[in-house]
Amino acid sequence: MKLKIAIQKQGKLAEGSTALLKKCGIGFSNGQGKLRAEAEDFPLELFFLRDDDIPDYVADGVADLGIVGENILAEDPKPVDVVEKLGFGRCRLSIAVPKSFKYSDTADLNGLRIATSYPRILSEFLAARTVSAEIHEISGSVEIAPSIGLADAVCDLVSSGSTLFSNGLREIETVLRSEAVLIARRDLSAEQNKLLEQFLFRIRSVLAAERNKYILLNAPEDKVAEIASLLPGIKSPTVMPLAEPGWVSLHSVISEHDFWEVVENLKAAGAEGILVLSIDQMIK
Ligand code: PRT
Ligand code: ZN
Repeated sequence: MKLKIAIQKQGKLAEGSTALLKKCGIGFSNGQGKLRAEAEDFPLELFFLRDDDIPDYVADGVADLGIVGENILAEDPKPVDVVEKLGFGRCRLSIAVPKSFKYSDTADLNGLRIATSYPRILSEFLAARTVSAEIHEISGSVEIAPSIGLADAVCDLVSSGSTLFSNGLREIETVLRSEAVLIARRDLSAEQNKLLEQFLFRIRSVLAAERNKYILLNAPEDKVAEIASLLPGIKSPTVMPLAEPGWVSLHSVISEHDFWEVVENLKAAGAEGILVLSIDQMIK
């Protein structure tokens, strides 16, 4: 019994997908041009595919699982379950116009020709705002459409924004936010579901670890109560005596989210020698 997972062969999600599996302790060799691989430490078989094909392979049962951007599913929904958001491949689908275009709100999009590879998502966005624009579906290099006179605006995926910038375009509306997700076939057997649970347990431990940091600091004993109240760890912090009388070391886990704020408050409360470490896995 094995699970079959489809991941992107090459492109923006390929590295993140491989890295996630490796952090889950699942090793495999994916040499040049390989379309399949067997995982070494987990009953998993890998297929390396184009991202657009992954939802179909999962819906058809050729693969049991897949890793794909939410944008692909939103544009072309398939009967698959989204099991987990994976925290990488983050991007947004945005409308952009030439820098010189005067834009104040979506009404200004009326009558424009907008080039996109995401006609469905864009037409829903425009319809919800009663904007009537002409959608030009093109499959790639959307960002050059305005400069060659093919369109007045574009609706394309953006991450850093540098592609839009270097093509003289300015982002004006966010249509959709997306990240990589794990999808699953709807009719997994009980045995396959059990394997999926094991796989998910590993993924969730990796994701939790990535969202948290391990923090160690020194503090005078009389400040422990105040400092401990600033550390919203898993439970209460570990407190250990230092060789120097009157001083202790505190260990805890803090979320990456409010990390800098917590560190500043700790310093202000008298913490010294603060060390922050990455966590490999966090089992809840
Ligand atoms: O060959 P295959 O069909 O598998 O790949 P593809 O070329 O269709 O897709 P690919 O590898 O470009 O993207 C795969 C998935 O990665 C997308 O479906 C998104 O879910 C996600 N993703 C995350 C992105 C980006 N970030 C991204 N920046 N997909 C595309 N881009 C493009 C963007 O459109 C722009 O043209 O990358 C370019 C650079 O972006 P900036 O803003 O960083 O300059
Ligand atoms: Zn693609």
